[in-house]
Amino acid sequence: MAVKAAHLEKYILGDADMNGSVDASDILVISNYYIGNTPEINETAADVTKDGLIDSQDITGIQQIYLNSSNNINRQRIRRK
Ligand SMILES: [Ca+2]
Repeated sequence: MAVKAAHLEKYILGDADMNGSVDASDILVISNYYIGNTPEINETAADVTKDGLIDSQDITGIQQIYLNSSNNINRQRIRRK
């Protein structure tokens, strides 16, 4: 597992695009990376499973982090008529 020193600085796990929060843009950027494009990502933050690889499990992991955080903030009850 090659981790560059710059990647050992402070980061939020899942914040692949380093904009300070885990949101839909991180899912987009890691998906892009996974299919072979080369967006600027923080590989350490993107590797949420911490196995040294960026793969589909990390995409799922970031989705989980994002969905959990948005559930906590925006949780609303749906009213049925
Ligand atoms: Ca982000």
